Order: sequence, then C-alpha cells, then structure tokens
Amino acid sequence: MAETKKDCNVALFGAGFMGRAHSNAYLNVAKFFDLPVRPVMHTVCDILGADAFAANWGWQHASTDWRATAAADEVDLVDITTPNHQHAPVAVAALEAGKHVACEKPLAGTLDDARAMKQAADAHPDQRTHVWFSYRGCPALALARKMVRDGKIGRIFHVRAQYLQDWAGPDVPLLWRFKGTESGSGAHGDLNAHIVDACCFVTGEQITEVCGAIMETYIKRRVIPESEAGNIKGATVGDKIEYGDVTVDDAVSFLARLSGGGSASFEATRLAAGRKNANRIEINGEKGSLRWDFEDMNWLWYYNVEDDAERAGWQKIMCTDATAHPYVAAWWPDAHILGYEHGFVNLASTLLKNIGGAADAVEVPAPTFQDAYETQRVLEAAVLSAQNRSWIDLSDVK
Ligand code: SOE
Repeated sequence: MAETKKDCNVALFGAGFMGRAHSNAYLNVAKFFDLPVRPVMHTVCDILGADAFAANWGWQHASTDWRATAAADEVDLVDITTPNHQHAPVAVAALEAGKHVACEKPLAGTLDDARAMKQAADAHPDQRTHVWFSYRGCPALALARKMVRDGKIGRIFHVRAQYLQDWAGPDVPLLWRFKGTESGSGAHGDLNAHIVDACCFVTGEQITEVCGAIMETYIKRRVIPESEAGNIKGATVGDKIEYGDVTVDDAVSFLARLSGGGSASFEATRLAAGRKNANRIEINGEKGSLRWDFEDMNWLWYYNVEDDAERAGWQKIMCTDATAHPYVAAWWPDAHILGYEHGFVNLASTLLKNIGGAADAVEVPAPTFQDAYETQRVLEAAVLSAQNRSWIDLSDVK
C-alpha cells in the first residue's frame, strides 16, 4: 500500500509566460519524479484576473487579491512569476505568513528589494526559498558543473558568457520589461542574471570584482501598448498612438574577477539580430574546457588537454544518458532530447524535495534567496561600474 503523501498546496502569482511554464511544471513533476509531497495546484492569483488561466491549467481557485492569497491558511507554497517590482512585497508577506516561497529570476528589480527578500528568508529559516534560474535544470549545464567539481578541467582561467536575444526591436511596445519602476533593469536583470548564476553554478566560484561595464539603451522611446498579453510578442497597440520613455537598458556587458583568480566576461542584449535565445557559456581550465549553448541545450562540448595530439579535439556529449546525466533518469531514453519546459519540471522536483524534507535526494541544487541575492549584488556592481566607469569590489556592494 503506497503511503499517503502530504499535500503541498501551491499558490501561483502571475498568469503570464512564466505562469504558464510553472503551471506546466506543477502539472507534470509528480508524474516523472518520486516526490516526498504531492503538489496541488490550489490558487492562481493575478491582479488582471485569472479565471480563464485557472480553468485552462487546472488551478482549483483564481484570485485577484494577492494579500489574501499570500496569507491563506491552506496555502503551503507561494510561487511568484509577476513583474519584478512585485516580487518583494509578495515574498515578504508570504514568508511572514509562514509559507515556503519560490520566485522567478531575477530575485528583484532592485538590490534594496532583493536584500529585503533575503533578510525575510533569514528571519524564517524553517521555510524554504527557491529562485527559478531555470537553466540549472538543463542536464548538460548540470553535467558541466559536475565535471568541474570532479576536476576534469582543473584550475579555472576564464569564463566567457553571453545571453543574446533579438526580440526588442523598435516596433516592440513599451512593455513592463522596459519600465524601470516595474522591471528595475532591462536585459541586465533579465539575461545577465541567468549567466552570472550559471557562472557561479558551474564553477562553484563567486565574483569578487567587476569592471569595464557598458550599459546602453539604444531604443529610447516606444509606443504605449493598449494591453500586454503576458508574453513578449502578445502586446496590442490601439488606434491612439502615444510614446513613452524606455527607462532600462537594452544591453549590458562587463568584465569580472573570479574568487579562484580567473577572469570572466558577460554580455546580455535584446538587440542581437538573429540570436533568438542564445544563452551560452564557455569555461577554460588548466586541464581542459567546457562549453554549452542553450539553443543546442542537450549537447555539452568538452576539450581535454590530455588527449594525445592525433585525436585532440572537442568532444560533443549528448547529455541524455539516464545512467550518467543529471535529471535524465526521470525522462526518456538516449537522445530523446529535452526542451525548455523540462528545465522547469526538473527544478520543480528540487523545490518539492526541499520542501518535503528530502533535500538529501536533490541531485542538483537550486538557488535560494541567498544565492540569488549574491547574483543581484553582481548585477548592481556592474551598474555602478558602468555609471562610474570604474572597478567595483563586491565587498563594497551589500
Ligand atoms: C525573456 O528575456 C525571457 O523570457 C527571460 O525572461 C527568461 O528568463 C528566459 O528563460 C527566456 O527569455
């Protein structure tokens, strides 16, 4: 007789693109992973209304009242996918109400908000926190982390990371992602957050200094939309054409020093024509190199300096072997490849194992609010470096 698992009632905040990705994860995670708790899709809360979203995805209730939902006695886990400026108020209220809290990246739009979320998590140590840096859920990136930890590339000399998209051309309306009061930053918090997390995740090192940052807004005004459909290409413009100022960056690049002494470079942009979701990282070590590109997410490239000259070259590893690659045992046979949505299902399994007291069964760590706060400090250091045209020591960014 299978034991009855405790329910974990989830309240999802935000019914947009990430709301869909997380709903898909909760719908599927218990079907593919053995979990200590049973996720229940209890309530979806969106101030613009979520009745149709709830019906489509199978949420039991829909609400527009975020305070009541965050405090509801029957809710165990609050999961935040709202625009960045709403992360802190919801997360702090939920932690103070005794909930576990998951939140989309970046942790917040500003370092002040991120700090408040971290401090609230510190004040409630028995409640789990989790940040959806979803690319940690890609088996190939998790394998890269394992290979570094196993010493396969030795001492790290360089990390080279880019996150290049091209969706933000001049015809894209003034979405929340272009408003500093709602997003905090543009490509920087949206995309550099991912590759800074990936750098620390794969190398196991921290960033200690930042310099040479360039931060730019190329498209300074955009047409004000009539509505935003919760996804990047869904906004509509009415008959009345008005323009508003863009108050965030379109692109930010910067250099950094790693705690192991190596150097790193980061580039994020939404204006790299032809690059659709080109999230890529390369790590060069004393004994070899690793490189990964999300647009080929199932492959990891590995170069071993110890290969003899006649066959030296990059090895292309298909990371779908259930006996060797993280998360894959839950899914399909070799080379029946995974996609973007699987990263969220994989991370949801980690979240629910942590909540259910099975942290020892977690194969790949997901970021806590503390980890994501460290990433937010790096983002802030890059902004300061760009504004002051200077080197910034992370010890000066709290
Ligand atoms: C838009 O840049 C976006 O949706 C990001 O916000 C996500 O984090 C990324 O996974 C895909 O692109």
